[in-house]
Amino acid sequence: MPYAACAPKPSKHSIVFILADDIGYGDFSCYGAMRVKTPHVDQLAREGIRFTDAHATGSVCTPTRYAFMTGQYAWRNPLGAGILSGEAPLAIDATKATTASLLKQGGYTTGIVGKWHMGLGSGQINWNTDIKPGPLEVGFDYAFIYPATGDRVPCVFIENHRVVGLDPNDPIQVSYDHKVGNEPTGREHPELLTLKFKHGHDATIINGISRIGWMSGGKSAWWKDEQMADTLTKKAVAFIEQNKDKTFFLYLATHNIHVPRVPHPRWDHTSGCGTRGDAIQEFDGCVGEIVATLDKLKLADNTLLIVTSDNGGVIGDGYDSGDERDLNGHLCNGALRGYKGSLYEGGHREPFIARWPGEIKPGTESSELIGLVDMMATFAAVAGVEMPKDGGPDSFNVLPALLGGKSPRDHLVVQSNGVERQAIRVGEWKYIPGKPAAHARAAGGGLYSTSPNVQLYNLANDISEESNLAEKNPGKVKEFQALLDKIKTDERSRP
Ligand code: NG6
Ligand code: CA
Repeated sequence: MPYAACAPKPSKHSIVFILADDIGYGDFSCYGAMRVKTPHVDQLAREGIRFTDAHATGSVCTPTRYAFMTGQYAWRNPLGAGILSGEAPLAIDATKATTASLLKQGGYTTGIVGKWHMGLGSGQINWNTDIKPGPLEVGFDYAFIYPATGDRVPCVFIENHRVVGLDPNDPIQVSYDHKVGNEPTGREHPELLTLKFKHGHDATIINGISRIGWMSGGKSAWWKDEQMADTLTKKAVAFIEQNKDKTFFLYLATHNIHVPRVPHPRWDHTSGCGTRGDAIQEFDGCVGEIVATLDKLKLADNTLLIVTSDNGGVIGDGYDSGDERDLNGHLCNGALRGYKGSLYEGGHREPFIARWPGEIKPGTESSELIGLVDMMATFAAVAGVEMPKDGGPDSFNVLPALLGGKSPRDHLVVQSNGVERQAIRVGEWKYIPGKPAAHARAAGGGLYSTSPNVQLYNLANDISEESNLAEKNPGKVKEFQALLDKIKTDERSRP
């Protein structure tokens, strides 16, 4: 049969996927936050479905984003399995299908705005010329990104292949190995800092904040930290407006609420929970603008809108912004144990809200198990595109769960930073294999840590992972270890 005869019809439903950075399970009011107010996110929950067992498949950024883009667990590929620097090469295999390329193939116009953090180029990036391969080479028609994180150099935006606002007479140089150029560093000149560092973050000072890594030049292109949220929101709104007559996929990856947390001054002291709370409210404001844009353009009914986050909440995270002092009772991960970077639920269980008028019943709640690695197969189903046989090996189509039914998942593997250690969920059980004590060093002031012991929890009655049942259940430990081993050797886990 000719391809066209069996190809599904192109979809009329656009997809907007808003991925927050470091927002935890308890950070939105509709997930239990008492003081921090998130009216726009809450409104989406009232109009759509709110998941209570959705997971970022990594407890740090790069692995989750890699899995979202490729439908493959990031620990299968050492390039995308750990937190990347701002000069790491592209971690995604550009010859394979991605979430974006599949949608593009399905007739979508595809755009990314915000945090990339999946590597750029193929080694030795020259920031002063075309920067590729990157988003445009893996399925996006349009990209307005920053390379890694808000706390990593280079602190510039890249639109499609080029640094935005770069003066050719002031070229950019970047290193993660040694100081380059003459810009002062946080370590040498702490008196110049408007935000003090606590751990790491002591290299080049950009806008009064010292970062991870050194950079020189590109001054006219440096972003303004307090305008980051507004800049990205404006670009996202513009992308929607420009493509209002098409079917589009927008991946909006916000800087909020990653460090350095510098919300626009209009959000200062609005949350009652310090800068971290203010940054959550600024994120909520951004969601509100996206919703208002869809409403204004009468696109809301034709758009699947998702709000979620890339890893669990964290307090502090390298700068001295008074997070602990200002918490005011706020529990960023609710009742969950652990933080960003940990294999405990606090590291990877996320708020996940989906609104799709006419398709998703308003005000529903789901306790089905889903992961962000599933978005590839799920979006393919929304678009009516077939999954390639050799693509998205770990991506399950969870559209039935989004529509209020069952998830096809009975298990899910989650990871922390790097390829070494993964945990597995099977039904109500969570199994965390042991880790040799020599490797169990905790980073980030201990917040990122997971105990090195073999652990087994029954989440049905122990959501806070307090009671380790591993010793009492050697049979289950063996069974789950064998399943984890099989998923690894099979190199795929989806049907
Ligand atoms: C860690 C940084 C942390 C943050 C994280 C990446 C230190 C001590 N900690 O190495 O501040 O940047 O990397 O976060 O430097 S993520 O959300 O992008 O994964
Ligand atoms: Ca993150």
